[in-house]
Amino acid sequence: MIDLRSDTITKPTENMRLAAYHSNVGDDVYGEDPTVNKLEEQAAEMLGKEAALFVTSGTQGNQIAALTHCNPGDEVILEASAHIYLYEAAAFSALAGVQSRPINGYRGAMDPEEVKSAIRSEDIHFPVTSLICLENTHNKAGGAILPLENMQAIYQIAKDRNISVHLDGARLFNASVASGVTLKEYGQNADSVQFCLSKGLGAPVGSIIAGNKSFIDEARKWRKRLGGGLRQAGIIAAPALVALEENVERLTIDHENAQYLADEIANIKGVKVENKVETNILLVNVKGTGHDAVSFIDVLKKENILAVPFGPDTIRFVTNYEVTRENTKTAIARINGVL
Ligand code: TLP
Repeated sequence: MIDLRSDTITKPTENMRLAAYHSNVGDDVYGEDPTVNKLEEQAAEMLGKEAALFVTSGTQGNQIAALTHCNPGDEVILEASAHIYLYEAAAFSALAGVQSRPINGYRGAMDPEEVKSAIRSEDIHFPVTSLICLENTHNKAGGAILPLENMQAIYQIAKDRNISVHLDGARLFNASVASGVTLKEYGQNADSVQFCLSKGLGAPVGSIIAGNKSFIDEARKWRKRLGGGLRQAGIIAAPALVALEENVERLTIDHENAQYLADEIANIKGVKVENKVETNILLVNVKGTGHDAVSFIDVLKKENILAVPFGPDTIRFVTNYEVTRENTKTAIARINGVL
C-alpha cells in the first residue's frame, strides 16, 4: 500500500520508540515532566519566542490560540480556505465564540490591503477584530509557502491596529526547509505560532504553540480547561524531541518526491497537477479521466494507492517519510496502468 493521504500517517521510528521507552517523566500538570519542559524550551528557542506549550494536536493548538487571543463576539480575519475555517469543525464559533471573516487568497496568501480594509472600525454594529490567522504552508493551496514579505506586511498592519496574529504553521518546518527562511524569521511575524510534530516530522502525537510568556501562561490555563492537561506526557514528548533532532532536514526528500510525482503526472493523459509544487503536497485534477475525485480514489485504492478527495474533481497526494522514491515510481506506474 502506498499511502499518500497525508503526512499524518507516519509511524514513529525506532529511535522515537526507544526515546519514549527511556523517557524521564513527571506530572506535567504540575510542570514536573522534564521531557515536556525540554521540548517546550527547545521549541520556543527554535521559533524565537519566550515560551511554548505542548498540546495534543494542531487543532487544539489553533483553538487555544483563539481562546487566548479573543473574546466571544470578536471577529477573526483568515484566508477563505484556511484549515481553521474549513477543517476544524467550526471550533472557532463552537468554542471561542468568534466569527470568522474569510478573505480569498492567492496561493493561500491574503492581499494585505484586503486584510487592512476588513479590519472593523469602531461602530456599535460591528464586532471587534481581535485576530488575524495565517497558514504556512497552506494546505488547501497545495502546500504553498506564504512569502515572508506577505507575512511581514500583514503583521505590520495588525500591529498598527493593535490586533494579534496567529500562525497556523502545521507544516512550518516544510516551509522553512524549502524556502530557506528561518523559523525565527517566520516567528517574528506572528504573536503565536502553532506547529505540528505529528505530520512530516513524524512524531506520533502533538503540536506546539509558542508566544510570549503571558500568552503561554493563559494558553496553559485554556489547555487545562479543554482537558488537555496531560500527566506523564514525556512519553510522547520524547519522540517529538527525536523528530526535531532527526527529521527536519530530511523533509527535502519529501519535497523532491512530491516534485517527482508532479513531473511524472504531467506526462499522463487525463490527470493534471493543479498547484505549483513547493513542498510535500500535490493537488491532482482527475476530471479528464471521466471520474470524479471520490470514484478515482476508489480506482487508486484497488491499485493499493491511497489519497484523499480535496474538491469535486481534485485529489490530494502528500509525500512523507513512509514514501520512498521507489514507492513514487511504483505509484506512477500503477496510475499509468489504469489510465
Ligand atoms: N490537516 C490534516 C487534515 O485535517 C486535513 C491533513 O491531513 O492535512 N492546520 C493545518 C494546516 C493542517 O493541515 C492540519 C491537519 C491542522 C492544522 C490540524 O492538525 P491536527 O490534525 O493535529 O489537529
